[in-house]
Amino acid sequence: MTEEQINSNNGNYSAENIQVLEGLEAVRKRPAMYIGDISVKGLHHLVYEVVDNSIDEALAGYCDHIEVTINEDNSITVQDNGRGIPVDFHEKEKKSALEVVMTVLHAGGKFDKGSYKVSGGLHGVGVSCVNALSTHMTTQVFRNGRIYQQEYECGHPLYSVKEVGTTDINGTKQQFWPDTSIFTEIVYKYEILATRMRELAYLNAGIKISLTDLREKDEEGNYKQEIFYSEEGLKEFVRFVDSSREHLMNDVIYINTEKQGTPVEVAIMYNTSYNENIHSYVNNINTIEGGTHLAGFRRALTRTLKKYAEDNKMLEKAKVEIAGDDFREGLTAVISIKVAEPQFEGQTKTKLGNNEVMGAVDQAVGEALSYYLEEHPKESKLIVDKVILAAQARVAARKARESVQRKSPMSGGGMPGKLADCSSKDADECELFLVEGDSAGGSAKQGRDRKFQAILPLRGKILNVEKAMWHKAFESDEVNNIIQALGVRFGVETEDSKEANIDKLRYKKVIIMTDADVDGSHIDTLIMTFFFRYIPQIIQNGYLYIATPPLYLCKKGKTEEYCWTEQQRQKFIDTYGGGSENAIHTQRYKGLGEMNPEQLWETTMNPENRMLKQVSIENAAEADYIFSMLMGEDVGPRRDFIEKNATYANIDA
Ligand code: 0RA
Repeated sequence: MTEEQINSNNGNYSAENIQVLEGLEAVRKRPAMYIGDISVKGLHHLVYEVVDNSIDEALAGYCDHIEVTINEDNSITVQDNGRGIPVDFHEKEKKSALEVVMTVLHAGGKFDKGSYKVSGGLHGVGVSCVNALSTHMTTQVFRNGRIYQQEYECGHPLYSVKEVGTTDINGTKQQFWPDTSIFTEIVYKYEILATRMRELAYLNAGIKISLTDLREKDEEGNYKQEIFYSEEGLKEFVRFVDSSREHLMNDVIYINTEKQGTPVEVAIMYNTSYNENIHSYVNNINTIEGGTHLAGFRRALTRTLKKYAEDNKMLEKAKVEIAGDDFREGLTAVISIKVAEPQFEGQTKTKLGNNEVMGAVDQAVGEALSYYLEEHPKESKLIVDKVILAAQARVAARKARESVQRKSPMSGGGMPGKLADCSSKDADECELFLVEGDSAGGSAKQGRDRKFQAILPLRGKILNVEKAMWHKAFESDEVNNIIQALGVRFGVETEDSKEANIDKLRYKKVIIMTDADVDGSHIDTLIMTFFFRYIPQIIQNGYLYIATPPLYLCKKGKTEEYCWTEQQRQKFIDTYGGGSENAIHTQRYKGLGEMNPEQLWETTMNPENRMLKQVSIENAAEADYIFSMLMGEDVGPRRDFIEKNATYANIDA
């Protein structure tokens, strides 16, 4: 139901009421249409949707503290110290404004809050959707010295808004119990919520967001809790994202201004790596496909740096033509803008389309950057020298690529000799297995279904691209084999572009298959790093997977069972174990090579039985930080992360 329908439906209370119910029923019938999906993402999206309303209140200047709590029973409470949702009688809807907000789709935006609505989750569906998808929801408003309350079941009010007490605070408190019959995943993950709350705190300086998990206590009996607060906003965000890299200079180039009515905030750092990492946001939404704001930023960066270098006669000795990409090697930046009526385009609706924004960002960045360069000659020289180095490396990369394409040991059709291709040419059904080691590769070749499964064995650890210049990657056999087998091309748009083109992608499932041990996990990470930095579209489109070979084969007499977890193994032992001599009948598979081709097919490759883990990027800035941390020089943070997240480190210890 659209807002227009609600508005034109003057006065007819009962008819209107029915329509409202239909609106929420629609959400329950097709939840994915409103919140993206009904698994992990959708479940957590409910929290974001509620928090976004409080963020809006904060951006309007009336709230500076938001408390998010995961309760013991896995319900969520969000409380803010804003003005409180209005509770007065809504003339058009003939009910309390609070009830309208909670039960009418998209009703939130109808209030004039004295500032444009800049927040709103990607789907921006409003709190009524959360209500519709919750078996129970309780809303309390602290306002005018009173506490008002209403409760709902699946979006339907249980009673009219009532007063339940007095108070000396202001704000809104929401508690909801997600409907476990709708969601396929029903347990909240602390880390997922923490990542988004941390991001929101950086994006909205001055707002304190606390996250408490009442399901978990530490040794001292304290609940797990973090408080996210950023005084300096993006300036701190960019430092966090870049904290594992070696900086070219210490300064953060920081811009916080408004151009043509568009608030523009940008933070820039240069590091000694060879990657470009730009994270862009519109109204707190991560625009992973970029758009006009990103285009404006790049244009200003290229133009301003080029002009500075030329004016100071710094390019003459370089002897190479500088291209746009060269200015962004080793650049980490976060761009956050607010747009009153954003137009989102692209496959995942995360590409900003508003044309007027390009000029605003271009102007803001151009002015601030040229000022910075003039004021900081020492830092400016470091940047320009790095740009020249990037240009020279880029020319070397092109030569390496060309020579690979000429001399490479390709079999017919330009494919690497080690690739055992499948017979189908339909990318939609084709799968490429990247397999650790030649011996496992051999088993996989024998065990596979050759119609749609192709095998590319990789020798040991592939190059750590996090630390390597681009031309080194193109000189590596393993990297080249992957690129060739996939049919991915670089330098299509412009000859020297680092952007991968996947128009001719030959497989829409790329499956990393490595041993179930620490080394295997390391190889998984190296390969994921390669895709994340070089061909991120493969991850963004959901084409990258990790195979999960079993950890154990349990045997008792003629009974054989594969087990993927310690619990499954224990269950087998409990069921069949008997005497103590029988209990040790489990075999720990460490290498894929220990399975014969039939076993490998049955457990790990056969689409009927196998379990694949799809690689996705929940949060690009966090992923950027984690990859650089895992692959970087600093041992401390890496050890902490592995201790917290490792699967095999514990089993094998
Ligand atoms: C509309 C108008 C006013 C406040 C809000 C909405 C509001 C909504 C939410 C949702 C979560 N927390 C919130 N806090 C405030 C202001 C009305 C007024 O006092 O003039």
